[in-house]
Amino acid sequence: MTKPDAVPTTVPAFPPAFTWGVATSAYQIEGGAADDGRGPSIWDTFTHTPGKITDASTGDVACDHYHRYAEDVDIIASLNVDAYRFSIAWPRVQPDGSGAWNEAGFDFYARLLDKLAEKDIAAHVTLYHWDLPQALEDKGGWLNRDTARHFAAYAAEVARRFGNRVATIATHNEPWCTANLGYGIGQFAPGIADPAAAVSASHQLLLSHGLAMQAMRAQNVSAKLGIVLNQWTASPATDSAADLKAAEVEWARSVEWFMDPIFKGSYPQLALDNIDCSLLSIHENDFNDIRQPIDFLGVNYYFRAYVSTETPPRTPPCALGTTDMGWEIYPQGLSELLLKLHGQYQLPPVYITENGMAVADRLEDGAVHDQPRIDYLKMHLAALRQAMAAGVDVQGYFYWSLLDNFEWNSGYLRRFGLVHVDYETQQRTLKDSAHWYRNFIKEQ
Ligand code: IFM
Repeated sequence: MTKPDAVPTTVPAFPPAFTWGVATSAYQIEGGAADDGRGPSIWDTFTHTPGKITDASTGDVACDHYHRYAEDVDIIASLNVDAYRFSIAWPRVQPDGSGAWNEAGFDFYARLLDKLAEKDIAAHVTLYHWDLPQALEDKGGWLNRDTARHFAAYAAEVARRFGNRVATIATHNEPWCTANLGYGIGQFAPGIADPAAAVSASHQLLLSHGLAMQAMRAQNVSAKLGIVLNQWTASPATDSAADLKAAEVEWARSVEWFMDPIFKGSYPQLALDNIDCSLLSIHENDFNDIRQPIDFLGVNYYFRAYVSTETPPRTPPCALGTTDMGWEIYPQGLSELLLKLHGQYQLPPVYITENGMAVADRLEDGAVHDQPRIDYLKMHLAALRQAMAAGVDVQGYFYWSLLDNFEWNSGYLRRFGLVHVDYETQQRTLKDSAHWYRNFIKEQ
């Protein structure tokens, strides 16, 4: 495979039916945290706890999308995209995560869907992008199997109301992050730092995915149903036996751990042998529940894992530099990942549901000249096209993110958007990358 190790001057054409989109998530953009009956989520609690977020910010207002969604959909439409990926805030539509529905919360998403339909933009919905109702966390959150059952009830209700109005519904976004960053190291809400808890949480997350798939299928909806996983290949830093083995373990722990239960109905033995399973409780029918056919797989790709067993560990070469997150820019990893998944699993159609770059953007004279983001896009789209040419059925690409937004524990310090947001005035400004993406899509 040729490596896109330089910025391509032109990106190969994509099939006419390919879906082009932009992505966001509820807590990162909506704001309106206390509006119209929304209940508190674990991210409200976490961000209001001193010391958790680098710039001490919260998502209370964020991009104020809750009030500005119409303007934002106009911006989305101006980009020539076909599709918009967003998440529903569970605590907005069911404040306690069980029991009563909040009609005002559902009304917001109904208005958003109306506006998207008016602009002929397909809606791709995620049910869980990390904002668990706090009331469920108070009962153990993803360490409690009941949360999986509550999630399935929430999924069924969303499917019942919106399942014939949206193109896709994904159960989870990046359950790896929920489990490992939220319960394993405490960098994300709910802030628990216990590796054994992370393993347990991942099982309940997978179970909730399977139960939700079944509950949504029972609604007979037209939406395609699936899940979104963040994934990476694992490159050994050297040819040493230790590094080679560690890279295999990394692949098993992060990718196969979520793929195998869904596609094969088991956990990978190599992962089981290398993690703390002391809190993992698998009930008799769990794998039957989890192993449900999915209509699509969402893949979020940002970087590869560079695996070194030396002390201190070797760092990746970063031949193409790093993003403002400090992540290695490694576009060929996207094609390598897709081809590896394609070789290992019977994949359904794939969407690249997230890919994008944080840049230290500066708004100057009403413009943001973010050439690094344009280069990043070109290189990743070229790598994606390579994987498609080699046989991977990829049906769409969603840039992360539409807007600069609340980047979790980094607060507002990292900007991923095609559209710059001035958080003082809520002024939106299309960056050069937005203009590039719009023109690129137009040429397809
Ligand atoms: O902002 C996040 C998003 O919420 C999930 N995927 C990774 C993005 C960048 O860190």
